Amino acid sequence: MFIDEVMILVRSGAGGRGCESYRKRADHKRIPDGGDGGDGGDIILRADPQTGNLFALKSKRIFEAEAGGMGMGNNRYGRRGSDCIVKVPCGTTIYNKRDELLVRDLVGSGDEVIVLKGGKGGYGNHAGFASSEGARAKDLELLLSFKIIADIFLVGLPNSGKTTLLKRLTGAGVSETEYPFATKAPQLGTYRSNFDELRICELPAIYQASGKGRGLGTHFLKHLERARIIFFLLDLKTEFAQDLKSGYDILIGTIKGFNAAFARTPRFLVVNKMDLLESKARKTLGLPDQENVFLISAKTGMGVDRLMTAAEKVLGVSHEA
Ligand SMILES: Nc1nc2c(ncn2[C@@H]2O[C@H](COP(=O)(O)OP(=O)(O)OP(=O)(O)O)[C@@H](O)[C@H]2O)c(=O)[nH]1
Ligand SMILES: [Mg+2]
Repeated sequence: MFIDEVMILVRSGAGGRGCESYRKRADHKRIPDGGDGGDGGDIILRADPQTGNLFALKSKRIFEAEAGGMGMGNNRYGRRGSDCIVKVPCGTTIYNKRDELLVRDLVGSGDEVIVLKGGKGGYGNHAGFASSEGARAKDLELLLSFKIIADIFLVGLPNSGKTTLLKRLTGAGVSETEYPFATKAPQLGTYRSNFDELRICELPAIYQASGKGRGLGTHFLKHLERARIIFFLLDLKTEFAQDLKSGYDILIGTIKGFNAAFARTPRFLVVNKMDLLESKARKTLGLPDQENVFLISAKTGMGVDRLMTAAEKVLGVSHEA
């Protein structure tokens, strides 16, 4: 299951109670010797490259740090409570649920933030003061929103060949299918050229009615926020559009309708399934008037090297060995 939004409750560790205790000296005088309580554990959210999405948090929901230990006689201090570390995928944005304000964006591997400090331990009476309770545990509700970090996103009509291209480029263990809407959640793979590694992500298909919440809807388009290039995939069969031009209009219209800023991300128009066409017919395709048009066949590999060389150029991957 792929989960990219979740609400969790975190609770810091309470401070341990300070101790009131006395030892009797030989002359019968009472000397206070109660130790301080230990501090409670913190709640830490950490970006972990091994964590693929927020699914694990969805089922748990409540995360608690350990309370500090009580102080004891003979000046013994309570133990510090251990922290609770919540692992999230790289690319997770944390919001405070109450005011919806941003707490932190955790992008790089190992990035972390203390969202709640543990309660201070109470004082023991060892210094001659009265002993006290530790600070209480605190609760905080957080909204987590995960947006995939990838260089290239594949966006296209159903059955346009996104999975086939992802598989060809990355060897990802995904399988293409003959029926549409087969890919129901984003899928990732890593493309390795002689020069670099690029992360590539296929998003579920868009079609005419996606913007109205039909099919798989458009919720997952939020992942385009971190895209460096978007490949718009169309295919010669155009089962889900009248022709290439209207297919393109559906894709760009849906994306702009979701977030107009995404139209500024560099995009390549990739026309797939060219193996179905006689070479002399290619001139009459009626392609949309766009820069960066690439004719490929994800099935045979035709045109794919040229596409990726151009993508690497946009991404600033150096081709000098
Ligand atoms: N002839 C030909 N068929 C292709 C090519 N690329 C993909 N196909 C076929 O098109 C169908 C759909 O391919 P997918 O890769 O699953 O398409 P998709 O865009 O991932 O589809 P959804 O995720 O369901 O939207 C499959 O039957 C593929 O074998 C191509 O270059 N040439
Ligand atoms: Mg697919």
